[in-house]
Formats: sequence, C-alpha cells, structure tokens
Amino acid sequence: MSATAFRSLTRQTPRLAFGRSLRFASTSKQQTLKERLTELIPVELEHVKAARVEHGKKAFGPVLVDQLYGGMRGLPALIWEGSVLDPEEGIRFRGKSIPECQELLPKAPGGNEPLPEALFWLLVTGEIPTQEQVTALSKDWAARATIPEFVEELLDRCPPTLHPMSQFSLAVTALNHDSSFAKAYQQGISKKDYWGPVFEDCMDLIAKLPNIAGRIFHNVYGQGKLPAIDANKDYSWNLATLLGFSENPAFVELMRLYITIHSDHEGGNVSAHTGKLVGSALSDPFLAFAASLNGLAGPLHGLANQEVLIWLRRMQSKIGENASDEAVREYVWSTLKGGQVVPGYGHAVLRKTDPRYTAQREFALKHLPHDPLFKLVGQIYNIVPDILLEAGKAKNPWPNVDAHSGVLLTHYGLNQMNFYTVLFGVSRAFGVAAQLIWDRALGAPLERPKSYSTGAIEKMFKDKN
Ligand code: HAX
Repeated sequence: MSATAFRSLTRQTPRLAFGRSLRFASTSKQQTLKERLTELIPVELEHVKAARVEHGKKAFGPVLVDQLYGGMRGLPALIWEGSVLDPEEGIRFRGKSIPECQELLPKAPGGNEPLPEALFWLLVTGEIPTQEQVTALSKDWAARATIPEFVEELLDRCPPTLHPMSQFSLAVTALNHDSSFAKAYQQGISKKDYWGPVFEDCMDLIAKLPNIAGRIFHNVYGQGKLPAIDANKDYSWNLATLLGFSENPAFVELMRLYITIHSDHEGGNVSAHTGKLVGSALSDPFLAFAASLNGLAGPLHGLANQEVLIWLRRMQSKIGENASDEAVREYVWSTLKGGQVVPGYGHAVLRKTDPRYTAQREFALKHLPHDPLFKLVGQIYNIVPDILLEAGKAKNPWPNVDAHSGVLLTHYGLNQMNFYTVLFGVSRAFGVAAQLIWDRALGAPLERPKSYSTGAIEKMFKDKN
C-alpha cells in the first residue's frame, strides 16, 4: 500500500466505523446493555472473521526504523472500533463528533450536556440509547456503587501527601479482590464466555469510581461524612455530590460534558493502550484499568491538566493578572528555554486545535465568560502556537484537552489541582472498559510486538546493502 493510500485510509476510518454500526438491527427500547451486546457479539465476530479472510494477508502501510525509535508514532498496530482520531478533525466516538454527541445523546431532565451513561452505551454498541436505557444504566451503576470496606480502609490509611492518582490506582487494583472474571477463570470458564464476567467487572468498575474518587477527595482535602449515592440521580450528579458540588447545577453539567469528552481517544494513547495490553494477559478489568491509571498519571498524558493550572498560576504570580501579551510571550519563552514543555499544547496525533478544547471553551463562553483565568487561557491561545512554531520543534502547536479543563474546574471552586487527573481517570474508565469487553468478546490475543536491538537493525540493513 502506498503512503498516500495509507493516509487516505486512516482518514476514512471514522466513516467506516459509523457505517458499520448501522448494519446492526436497531435496539428495542427495553433491552439492557448486556442483552443488546449478546445480540451484537456474534454479528461482529462474523464481521471480523470476514475482514481477516479478505484482508488478513495484505500489507498495511510502511514501517520505518524511525518509528521503532520514535515511540511507535503512527505505526498501525491496534484495532478499536469505539473511537477514531483524525489528525485534522479530532475525535469521533463511533463515527460521531463531539457536537453530534452533544446533540444526539440523551440528557438529564433540564440538562443540555450528554449523559456519560449514553456515551458508554454508544461506545459499546455503536448505537444511540433511549432515555429509558440510559436511566436503567444510571440505576444499575448506582446499585453497584458501594466499595468494599477494606478498600475504604486502605484509602483512609493513605497519607494525604500520597498523590491522589496513586491512591486511585491502589484502590482500583484492590477491587480485583471481587473480580467476577478472575473467579470465573479459576473455575475454568470457556474462552468464548470470557466477555460475560468481564462485562460485569467493567460495570462494577465504572460504578465504584465515584465513591473511590469522593473518598480520596474527602480524605485529602476535607472532612465530614461522605454522602450516599442517590439511585434516582445520574452518574455525574452523584460524582459531583461526592465532591461536595451537588448544589451547583452548572458544575453537574460540567461533569457530564467532562466525562463524555475525556472517555476515549482511540486505542493508541498511553492509558487506552495500557489497559488493552494488560487486559490481553487476561488480567481482570480492575488490574488492567489500574495500569491505565498509572499511565494517565504521567505529565505528558493525563497529568497535563494539573500541570496546566500550576503553570498558569505560576505565570500569574510572576507577571501578575491582566498581564500584557508581551509579558505572557516572555513567560512562555522562559518555559521553553528552561527545557520544559508548555503544558496543554501539542499532541502525538492531532494537528489542529483539539475539539475537546473547543467544547470546553464553548461551555466557558456560556457559563463563565468573564472569568479572569478563562480570559488568560484565551490570551495564551493567541500567543503560544506562534511561539511553538517559531521554536520549531513541536509538530502540533495547538492546544489539547488539558489546556482548558482546569480553568473550568477551578471556576466552580475545585481548586485542588492534583485531584484533576482523578476526574480524567473516572472518565477514561468508560473507554478502557468498552475496549476490554470487546477484546474478550472477539478473543483478542495476548499482545506481544517484536523488539530489536540497534545492532540487529544495523546488521539487517548491512546485509541488504
Ligand atoms: N512544549 C514544548 N515542546 C513541545 C511541546 C510543547 N507543548 N510539544 C511538543 N514539543 C517538543 C517535544 O518535546 C519534542 O521535543 P524533542 O525533539 O526535544 O524531544 C518535539 O517538540 C517534537 O514533539 P512532537 O512530535 O510534536 O510531539 P510528541 O508526539 O513527541 O509528544 C506530547 C506529544 C503531547 C507529549 C507533547 O506535545 C507535549 O509534551 N505536550 C505538553 C504536555 C501535554 O500537554 N500533554 C497532554 C497531551 C494530551 C493528552 O494526552 N492528554 O491526556
């Protein structure tokens, strides 16, 4: 396949995924997610089988030695139907852009943002759920939300100085104690049935995250009794309540948008790929997702949302609020000259402004247009790209999702910056879980790419010359 044909194929993929989802007969209003999956899995198994018979032996794009050294950037290596990232256009979830999801996915009564429950249904099935199905999912997750007492104690014993992401990963790992899949595997479950207990684990995992996040938040930053989950409210309302923000409907709406847009970013990013990789060893979803969280906790990935706020605050304390463009420019250059990255800018795949940034900007324009920090973020947007271009290294000078999220959270009083990545983690569970369910349903094998030594590469090409 030529490089041009390869590029055009990767561009088309979002539409292919969308078209494929339409092949399935439409869902009945009353069906649960598991019932719908039971119908979809045999269809998809046949689809994948046919694709492999037809295309399995075809070459798929060139592999350059530079890609082996360069973090596998652009290397076609994974299959994931849930979302596809186009470098110019950004993310599509099962073929749908963020504005399309905002328009089409069911909302809470009186709300304008999509419910993450609906996004999960979309990621798993490729279909838009009914309002009834979304409500049933909220109730199902509320019913599964309690965390074991020993996990509560584990969190309570963590020193508040332990980073919230480490506490989060610790608690999720410990949930493996009650894994349905690990139990079923010990009892000799057949390979074709793996997805059933993995589905149950994934549902439990997502359901328990608000209680884990809430407990970490209370232990590290506050006191008082944690409120109970309300089975008549949606997932985001419960999460916001556990963080102490139930009184603020705009914050609840922000949580709905936040969890929706951070959920998935195709299969190759560090957290999504780590979850898939660890899951391929048949580690249960709790172990696999804890590994994802450890990847998300890196400053080049999810921790960037914390880093952005720290960087903005430092900038404000150095050059003051309402600083001139010239002072901001100087500060950005001093970051680069200090050998640091400008957090919230650049991306390994995207080459335009991240639509997740744009969605958050639109939320800010609607709810907090006069917030001074929001104004600073807008000012920086007009300054940083030119500087990164002039510096000449970054392939993408535009902002990513993390450039905006902290400003929204801090506006509503969630100032605890080192908690921000926990919220990203709650959301990322939706994408990783959807992927784990399908990987086990389709019998995805153990991942095991080949590594080479530099000596072997030199010898390979010496022999060929
Ligand atoms: N500031 C300064 N330098 C940057 C830069 C930035 N924002 N973005 C890229 N560069 C530099 C890279 O560090 C690299 O330098 P070296 O050649 O010295 O190693 C060079 O430009 C080429 O990098 P690239 O090919 O453009 O980008 P990568 O695919 O290697 O990296 C990153 C992508 C997102 C890691 C990078 O843009 C970055 O470090 N950005 C800042 C951190 C950040 O915002 N991360 C969040 C990304 C989104 C995400 O995953 N959210 O969870």
